[in-house]
Amino acid sequence: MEISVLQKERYAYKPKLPESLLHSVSEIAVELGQPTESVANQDELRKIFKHSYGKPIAAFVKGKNEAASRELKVGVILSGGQAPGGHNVIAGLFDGLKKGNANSQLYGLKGGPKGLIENDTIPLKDAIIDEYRNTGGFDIIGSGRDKIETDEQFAASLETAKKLGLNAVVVIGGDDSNTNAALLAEYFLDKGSDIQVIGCPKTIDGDLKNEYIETSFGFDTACKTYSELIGNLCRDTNSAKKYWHFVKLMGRSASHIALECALQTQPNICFVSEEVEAKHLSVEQIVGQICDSVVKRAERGHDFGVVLIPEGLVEFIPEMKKLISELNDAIAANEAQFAAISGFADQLAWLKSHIDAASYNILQSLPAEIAQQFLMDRDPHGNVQVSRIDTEKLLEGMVAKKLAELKKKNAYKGKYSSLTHFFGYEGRCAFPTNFDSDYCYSLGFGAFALISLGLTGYLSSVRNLSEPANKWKAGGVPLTMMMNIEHRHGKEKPVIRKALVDIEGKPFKAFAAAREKWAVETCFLYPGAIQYFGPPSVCDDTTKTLKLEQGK
Ligand code: FBP
Repeated sequence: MEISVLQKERYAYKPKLPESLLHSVSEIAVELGQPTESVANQDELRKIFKHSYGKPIAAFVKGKNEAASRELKVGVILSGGQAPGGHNVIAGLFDGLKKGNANSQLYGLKGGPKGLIENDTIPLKDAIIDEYRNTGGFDIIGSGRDKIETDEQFAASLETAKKLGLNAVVVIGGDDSNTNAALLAEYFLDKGSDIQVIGCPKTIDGDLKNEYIETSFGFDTACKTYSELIGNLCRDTNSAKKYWHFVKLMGRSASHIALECALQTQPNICFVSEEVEAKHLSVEQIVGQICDSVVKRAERGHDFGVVLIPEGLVEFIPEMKKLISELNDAIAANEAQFAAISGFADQLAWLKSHIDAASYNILQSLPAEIAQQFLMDRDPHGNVQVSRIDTEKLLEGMVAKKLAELKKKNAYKGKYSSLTHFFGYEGRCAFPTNFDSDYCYSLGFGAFALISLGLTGYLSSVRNLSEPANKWKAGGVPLTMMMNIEHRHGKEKPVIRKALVDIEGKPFKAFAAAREKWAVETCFLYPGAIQYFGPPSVCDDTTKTLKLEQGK
């Protein structure tokens, strides 16, 4: 197989581990804290997770682990959207298992959770693992968005795990996939099985985090990839001085990616959905903010700029949020009936009697191609697929219209020309940064340690991440601790709570303190490409979000 020069060089990279995982595996012991509570809905969750609710926080310490050399069979799943570093989680898990006992085996469950349901596996041996070390992508075993939901699917998962003789299943996924991991751990216990389930926090979106999960893996690499591209756009527009670039950035609901990219590149405008919701901003007000910047910059002779738009923005604009939630519920409650309607005009006619009149009027007022995007298939978790809604085009069109009106009133004298971009898939499979390579390898190795120590229903955790890797602290967080009950797909469900951008937090405040200046002046930063070889100050640096959060 032909490989790139960089891939060859990256094979040789040795990921760094926290000190607690550097001991011989028989010396990795665990210190357990106090029982924990879920973030909300404790009584309901205690009933749902009868066997696994409220376990203590686990921290690895130097000690004795008599069971470390036990021969183990483990299955691993990559679940949901790709995130740089997934291959290293698997490599860390594999190396841990082999250090424990050379006969231990790792099975890849192919194509996401359905690999477990359908017993579709691939044995992972040295040669395969070595081919994927420190590379991006999830192609080693593939990924998928299926859920283990029905009784039959849970039973089939247990059957596969038993057939393969698995001691544990490791689920590498985001909030929804780790919710599934928590349910699976509970199901296995309920059926009297000792098969353990461990999760690893993945998602470029950065929304799976709390005190113990400081960041999800992939966020660092994805943000640096997008920031390089945005910085390049900033420099291009500062050279040509003729375009306003509207850039939509992936991240589903939360705006962590947009905020991090704004801190790295200092664009003229960046919206943070969580602030839009808190301030009840309307679409008109959002368009007004962009026009204000365009007008003021034009007065300085600067007919160019860059606007960052988080992917999930539409879901946070109150009137749009109401529309989406009504659409989700109406479609979920009448799935088959809605699916049978062909053609946008007939869908609209059907919706007229199934959603509120105000929401219907908004839907109808949108350009048809955008309105249709609101009606596309929901994902398996019942969410609208925000990556498929062209918010950047919607805003670009509305800004052009408003500027034309201002021109007529002589309130705008500039020249306006715009371009739209969507940066999402470009960043999900990049070669992981040194940070993500190290972090992922540590998460995988930590997952092995949690298994060998007999724990189940935990998420592998590595903390203190703004320090050098040897100072990182590894352990496990009980999955039920992060859960609450939410309204999903028309029903109340136990789910891991998404961590949205905290508008009282340090990263947002740093952005808010600077943005008025950025809106009018040209303050662009050009972060350049990710560096894999060179001084640690350049190569091992992490995100501004993490550093600001940790007071660095
Ligand atoms: P995960 O939450 O599964 O990590 O996925 C993240 C994400 O990249 C979102 O940012 C985006 O909205 C979505 O996946 C796109 O989904 P798909 O890969 O199905 O197009």
